[in-house]
Amino acid sequence: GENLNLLSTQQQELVKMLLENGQDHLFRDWPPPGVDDDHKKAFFDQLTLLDSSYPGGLESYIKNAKRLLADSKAGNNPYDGFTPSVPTGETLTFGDENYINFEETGVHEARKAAFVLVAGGLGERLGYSGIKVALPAETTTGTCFIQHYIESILALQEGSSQGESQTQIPLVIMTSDDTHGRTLELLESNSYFGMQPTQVTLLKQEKVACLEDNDARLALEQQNKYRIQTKPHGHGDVHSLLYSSGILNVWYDAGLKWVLFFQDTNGLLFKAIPAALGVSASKQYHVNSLAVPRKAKEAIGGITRLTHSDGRSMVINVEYNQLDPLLRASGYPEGDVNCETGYSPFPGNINQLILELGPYIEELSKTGGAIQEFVNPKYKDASKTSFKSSTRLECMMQDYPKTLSPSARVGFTVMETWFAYAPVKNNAEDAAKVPKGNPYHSATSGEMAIYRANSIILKKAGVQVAEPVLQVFNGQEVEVWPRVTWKPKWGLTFSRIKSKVRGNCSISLRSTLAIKGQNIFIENLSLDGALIIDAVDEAEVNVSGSVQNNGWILETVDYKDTTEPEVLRIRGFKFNKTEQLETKYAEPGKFHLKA
Ligand code: UGB
Repeated sequence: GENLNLLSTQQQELVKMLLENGQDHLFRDWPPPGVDDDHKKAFFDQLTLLDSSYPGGLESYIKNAKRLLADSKAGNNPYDGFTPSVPTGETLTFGDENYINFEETGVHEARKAAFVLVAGGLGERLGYSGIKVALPAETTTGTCFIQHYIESILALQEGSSQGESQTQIPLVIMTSDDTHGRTLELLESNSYFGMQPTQVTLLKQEKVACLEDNDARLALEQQNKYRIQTKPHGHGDVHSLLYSSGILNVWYDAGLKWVLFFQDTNGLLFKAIPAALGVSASKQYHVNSLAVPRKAKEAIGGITRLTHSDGRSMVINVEYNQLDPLLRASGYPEGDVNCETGYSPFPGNINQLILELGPYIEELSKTGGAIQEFVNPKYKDASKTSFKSSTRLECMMQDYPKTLSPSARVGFTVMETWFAYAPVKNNAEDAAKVPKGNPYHSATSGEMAIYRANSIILKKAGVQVAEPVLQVFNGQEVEVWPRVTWKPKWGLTFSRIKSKVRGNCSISLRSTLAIKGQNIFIENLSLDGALIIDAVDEAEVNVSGSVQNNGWILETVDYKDTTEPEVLRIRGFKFNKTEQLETKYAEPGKFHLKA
């Protein structure tokens, strides 16, 4: 009572709302004014933050929670009334004519694109001590994910604005309290990896209040009755954050047309971006989800057509833990199983979304960016009356299409996994337990997938690349190919890569090739060892002849060996850099490196 005098009118309103919504426990046992006043003030500050960072405020949060908790207790299925079926979409085969046409369209469209990286997750499954975007995507060059992403966007920017006025493709990074400081620090200490600092916007998502029971009572911290427990709300926050920041209108006014969302650790993604954007533009998709063939029960969502008995129909991601029960309940007694192709008929969502900006803004102005949520309480027993620990509402960015009208053009594009998807999500121990044939999604497989993709692409471009061998690292059997890497600006599209490889070239299995410049041409090169070429953009370098040296030897590392750095332990291998040919061209001009 008397404590109310400490508050502003706005805060008094908030307290009133909380009392009306069954939250009186929050203020129970409060000492009179004069005692703990600083703690009480901090408590109200937290309440104000929780209130302002959720669409519709805390009142909506509590009401949504009550409804979703009641549904969960009653065992109501959000998919009730919906029948799943296999949707149709575009399927791309790397390097064929169709693909090359889409790439060309995509590169052209890129000048009207903005990118949004969701990087607020801590990556509990990976168990890496740093932020995930700081993790090297591969250890041949040591390029971390955020650097690779930024260089890819810059390459698109260059590639799309040739001969025309220079565009700057904007990048938004969604962070959280877990990642914000370290992300900013990484960018600042590396001069934004070549981007203009004004080109990059960090939007921090806030956590949401935890709930202690089915009545959606907000949970207080055990040690501190003046602090509400909070947990992440999920990557779906990205939509409301973009909306409330006002940045979408700025983009629209600047003539942008596409917003591309992507996740924190996929080293292959940007190989697929130009063609996927080309699909969006050619098909005029309002929503285009990128997908890959998916093994039944694999831990990625399945893209599904859901048709309701009332006639509604949508193409949407169904999370992996829900797809199997949904199928079983809808006349597929075996649930989610592989078909004759060896894959589930439901393509796997890789959470790369391409949205058309205009319709996106229109939709968000109706919803405020609120995304359909879910709750996943761990009940103490079958009575479902109490929880083992507090829970909270969650939301996912790929659920955005759920509120769209049936006339919205929602499509998807299936890419071959080898060039589109190799995330780093699982720690070594968990990856080693993945059923045979399913992807590991570990640092080991993520790095090897990059060498594999680059090797296969060079093969398709006419280079004789040695066949891979199978090798086990950290209990995971992976294909080991020559360690080929290049800067995104060297090989933004397949056509560009082909134009840089000439004559009869070959690469042996024990080789390492790192191309760190834009205008480097490989002609009649025979590589058996390590070759590192670095050149400024204004230097044109022609590389030919026979390179033979002891190279960089691949050695195993045990993930339990604490004498090795963590970034190597989580991969299970390292390179012993015995001998290499390394050249650097720092001046403009034409050069010929004849080995
Ligand atoms: N993320 C945030 O930015 N904020 C958050 O609160 C949470 C996450 P995970 P998840 O591609 O294999 C997704 O944890 O959620 C960021 C899809 O839902 O790596 O288990 C985080 O930093 C699933 O359908 O993945 O599963 C990261 O960049 C499937 O596509 C991203 O969100 C799966 O990814 C994803 O977070 C997949």
